[in-house]
Parts: sequence; C-alpha cells; structure tokens
Amino acid sequence: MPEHDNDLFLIIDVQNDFCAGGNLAVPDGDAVVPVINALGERFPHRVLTQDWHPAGHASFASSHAGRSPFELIEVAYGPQVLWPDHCVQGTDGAAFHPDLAVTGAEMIVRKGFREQIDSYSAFFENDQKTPTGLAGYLRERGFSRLYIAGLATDYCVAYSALDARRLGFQAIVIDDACRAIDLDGSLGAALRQFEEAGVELVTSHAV
Ligand code: VGL
Ligand code: ZN
Repeated sequence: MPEHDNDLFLIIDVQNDFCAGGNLAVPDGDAVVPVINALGERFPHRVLTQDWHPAGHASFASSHAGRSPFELIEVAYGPQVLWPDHCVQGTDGAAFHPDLAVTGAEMIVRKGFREQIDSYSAFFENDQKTPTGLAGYLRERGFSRLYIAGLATDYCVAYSALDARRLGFQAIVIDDACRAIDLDGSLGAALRQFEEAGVELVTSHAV
C-alpha cells in the first residue's frame, strides 16, 4: 500500500502522441489512463513527466536526410533510435491525454527539450550525465520509494526505473499501468534489466 510519506507515484509520458491516433502511438497506450487514474487516487504524491521536444529535434528521423523512423543511428552519446516527429512543444500531441488526472500532481518534469540530446529517463538525458533535476527534488522532499507507470514500458518507463535504482531509490513498475513499443526485443531486454537492477514488477491489484 502506498501509505508512507516516502512513496511517490511517477507517471511517465501519458501524452496524446503516445496514444491512439498520435504520431508515435504505443499499441493500446490509452488503456493505461483509467488504471493510472484509479491508482492515483490512492497516492497522495504524484509527479508527471512530459516528453517535450523542440521542432527539428535530433531524435526525429525527419531531422536526418535519408533516414526513416525506427532506424538506429550512432550519435555522440551512443546508439539512438530515430522516431517519428512527436511531442513537439506546445502541440496537441505533446499535451497529456485528455482523460488523465493531472490536476493534483505536485510537479511536471519536462524532458527532451535540448535539440541535440534525447531524453527517455525522468532523471537523465540519454547521455546519462545531464540531469533533469528530479533526483534532487525527490531527495529534498524525502521520497525514497517510487511507483512507476506510463508509456512506454521499454523506453521511458524502463530508463526511469533503472536510473531510479542507480540513484538509490526503490523502484516498483506497475505492469498493467504501462504499455510497450517493443522494437527489436526491447521489452524483453527491459524486463531482464529490471531483474538485474532490482526493479520490482507488480500488477495494480498488488499495490
Ligand atoms: C518515448 C520514444 C521517444 C517514451 C519518448 O515516452 O517512451 N519513446 N520519446
Ligand atoms: Zn521523445
């Protein structure tokens, strides 16, 4: 039960572009909304993340001549999947799903706003060095146990959960409150990494 003052519900990227009809729709992505809303009522403390790219972002295939979405390229910080244009700052695609309960959230972390660096994790950009500031926020407020849900299981949720462990937070991913993109086995890889890193995987009924 999320009954402790040190528990936080971290809701990752439940935005229109990751839901049905969006530019980077995650299969069945909308299904997380009612599960997250129901869970959210039981967590006094909630933080949301919002993927928030400038137009022409380096993670967009359209920014690279001759490249297509879902191709893998090498950039300064390592491999980078090229995505369709998505979550462009200020667009409807970047807005939270209209049915997501947002009002009571205590903070919104925006990420991916530097044109040259992608940012999956709620904690660090994909160079694994540039912080978002979330770790400091959580530590100052005394949160040590993070329940994590949202989109997509194998990208932003996974990177956030794994970074949380690296930073010394307890990380619990709520499986049925997430959906995956599953590109070239990325979901299986994420689940194996969860096990190695001590990220717990639970269903919402067990929370
Ligand atoms: C995400 C790909 C690109 C995510 C964000 O939220 O999982 N995936 N940008
Ligand atoms: Zn993105």
